[in-house]
Formats: sequence, structure tokens, C-alpha cells
Amino acid sequence: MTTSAATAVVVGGPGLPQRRELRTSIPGPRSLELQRRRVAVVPAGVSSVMPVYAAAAGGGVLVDVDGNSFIDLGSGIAVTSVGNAAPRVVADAAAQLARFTHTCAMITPYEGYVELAEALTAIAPGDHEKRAALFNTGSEAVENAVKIARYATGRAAVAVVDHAYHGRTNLTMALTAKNVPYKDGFGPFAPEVYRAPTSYPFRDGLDLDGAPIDGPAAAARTIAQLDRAVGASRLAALVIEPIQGEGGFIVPAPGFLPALAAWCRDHGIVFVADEVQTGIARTGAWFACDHEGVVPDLVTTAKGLGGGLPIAAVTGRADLMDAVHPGGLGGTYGGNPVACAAALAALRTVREENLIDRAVQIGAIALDRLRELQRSDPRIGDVRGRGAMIGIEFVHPGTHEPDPGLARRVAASAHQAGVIVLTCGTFGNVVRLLPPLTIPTDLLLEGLEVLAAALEEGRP
Ligand code: PLZ
Repeated sequence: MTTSAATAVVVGGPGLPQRRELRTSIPGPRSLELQRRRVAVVPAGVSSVMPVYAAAAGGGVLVDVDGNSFIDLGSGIAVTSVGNAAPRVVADAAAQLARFTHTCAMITPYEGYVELAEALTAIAPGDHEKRAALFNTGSEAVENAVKIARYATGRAAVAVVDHAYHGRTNLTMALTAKNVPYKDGFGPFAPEVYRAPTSYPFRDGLDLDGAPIDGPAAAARTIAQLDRAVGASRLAALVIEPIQGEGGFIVPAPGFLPALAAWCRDHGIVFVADEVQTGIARTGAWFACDHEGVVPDLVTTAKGLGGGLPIAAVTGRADLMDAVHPGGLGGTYGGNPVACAAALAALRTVREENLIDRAVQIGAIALDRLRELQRSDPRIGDVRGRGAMIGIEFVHPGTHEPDPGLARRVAASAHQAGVIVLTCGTFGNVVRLLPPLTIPTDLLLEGLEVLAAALEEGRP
């Protein structure tokens, strides 16, 4: 074991000084040393956005092993919504660690699993009777939602849409739209997956009468394609992100999701809302579906659910969930007791710290500033989002042609200036903001100014 600067900052959480501070070049010498060790033992296929090694994090900052303090606008891809090392999560997970770390819920269950299922069935959209099954990752939750839908309907086909991201396992790679880096060279993929157009207001053209395609029209286009290519009666499920994440932070036009949900209901197709990225307060509601009153048959959650620990769930209609034979669903670690304790504490944190309202405020602050930037910068094609899930789509001025280079440069220059931001999008041209909901407003504003400066730097 080598001693590192991690020993200088041993405790994370909201008590960390909430400031941006650079002490070394980025990455610093200790990060560079760890990176040298890493490339010798970790395959290149597992890559990192910033080779900056974490020592502690909390509130709205991440401190690296060289003592640099970054403003965190990424939350480890929408995971630490309640803040990193959130006090309730740390305390309850630690208490559970000391009681027992694992029994396997399929062997001897424990209260935390039941309590989390109670919590999830209470907050998931709809007043109907529900069940929840726990897993470890978002991909695993999506796979299980498809298993349940297939079992319950006796049908095989699964519909997904353009720009979708649902995971990296074999079935979820098939559900995911983008080839590089997710699928390239990794086939053959699971069969019976069919893709249809989605609603992408910034890129959707005009209809035959020259009117912009609205939500219901976009849904009609999706449905027509699925009717033609598959047939509603063959479809077990439609799996869809209510706001697309990796695909570009795409908020569909109003009415799109409700129309699809209604079509699914009319044809016995299980409507699966993949809320792995959007769920649990991120968008300013428990679930992104809530914004339009859409009630999915099944909803997948992960990321924000566990306060940083790996846990995922499928929650939904009792009749569908109960259709599967005993022993048909499970896994060694699904609903690990420490992760359950962390998730229950994370949900309590959302409630007690009013983080749903905070997500709304963060969205208002960020959209306001970014739209102001957009007014004087034709490279910003679109600014969109809901709550603390915000995307900035870059284009070549005067066109809709994606500019992924600009997104990369802006993100890289923000990193150098001490702000963690991520990119996304089918075209790689979106910078996305996913701050922890515990970020102080002044840090959020400072992070936005760093982005503004990064854009200014890159002006032609
Ligand atoms: N569904 C909607 O956003 C994970 C992927 C990062 P896992 N998104 C981040 C990467 O490059 O691997 C995600 C998602 C939606 C499913 C998943 C998959 O969740 O926990 O990564 O398996």
C-alpha cells in the first residue's frame, strides 16, 4: 500500500470546504502516478473521463489526491443526487455493515429489503397495487423488466426508440441505440428488439403540412413504425427513457409519452419507463413520468436510488410482477442489505432536505444562465432539461449540424478549470449538467461561469 494525499482528507460529505481550488496542474502528480499504475493493470476498454483520482467528496465538490477541489456537476453520472458521502447514507449503511453485510435475500431475507420495496411501491407513479424487486445495476433492472414483461404477456418482441440507452449487458446493448462505444464489436445481440423514431424537438422536422411535429404526432410516427415492422400484438414491452440520458438529454415534446402509454394500454404492451437516470428527484419530481401524469406499468430505477451504493429496482403493477414463477427473478446480491440501508437513507434525505424542490430550483438557475448565453452564442443550438438534468447541444452556427468537437473542448477546459462536467449524445455534441442536489447555489453559479468562460475561450 502506498500512502497518498487521501490521508490528508479522510472525511467527505457536506462538511468539506465548498469551494473550487486548484493546487496543482490537472491531473496533479499523485493522480499521474496512480494513472501510471492503472494503465499497467486495468484494460483500456474501461476508460475514465478525467484521470483525476478521488480522495473525498460531498456537498457540491470532489477533492482529488493532490488536494484539488472540483465543483461537481456530474454526480458520478446522476448517482450522488443526495450528495456524496451524505450523512444519513453513511450512518445507516455503516450501522448495517456492522450488523451483517450479506445473507442473500433469496436465502434468508431481512427487513431492509421489504422496507425499500414498501418505499418504492409508495412513490412509483400510480395508485394501483405494486410490487418491487431489487437488483444491483441499471442494466440488470432493465433486463429484469423485459423478463417480467415477456413472461406476463407471453410475447417476445421488445420496442425501443432512437437515441435510447439502456445498458451494456447483452440484452441491454441490443436495446441501446448507439454503436460506438457501447456495441461495436460486441455482437451478436439479443434478438426480437425493434427500434422506432422518438420525439427530439430540436431535431424533429416539419410534418407534411409544414407544422412542427408535436408530441402526439411524434408518437403517431413511432406507433406507425412499430405497427408496420412488428405488429402490436407481438410486442411484450415498449422500453423508453422519459427523458433520454446518454442519448443527449432529450426531453420529448409534451404529449409524446402519454400517447405512447395509451397505445401500450390499448394493446396489452407493457410500458416500461427506464428511470435509471431520471428517477429519484433528479428532474424535480420523484419520477420524470410524474411531470406528464404518465403511469408506467413497470419502472426501473438505480443510480440516485442508492446514494452511491449499487442498488436497482423494478417497480410496477402487481399482476405483472406476480406473474413470474417463484425463483424466476433474483441474483446473489440483489437488494444487498447495506445498499438497502443506504437507499432508505437516501430517500429519507430527499424528503427531509426537500431535494425535489431543490432540483426544480437548480434547473431554474441553470436554464436561466444557459439561455442567456445561448442568446449571444449561435453555437448553442439548444438548452433543455428538467430539474437538475440539463443539456447544452452544440451546433455549427446557423445549422443543426452537430459540433462534438466543441462539446469536447468545453468539457476539457472546464475540467482544467476545476469543474467536472460530462458530455453525451448520439452525436457527442451535448454537455450535460447533473449536479448533486446538495450543491450550494454559489458553487453552481461559479460552475456555470466556468462553463461560460470555457465557451468564450473557444470563440472563433
Ligand atoms: N438505463 C437510462 O442511464 C446508465 C451509463 C454509463 P448501469 N447510464 C450511464 C456508461 O457509459 O456505462 C443507464 C441509464 C439508463 C440504464 C442504464 C444502465 O445502468 O447501472 O450502468 O447498468
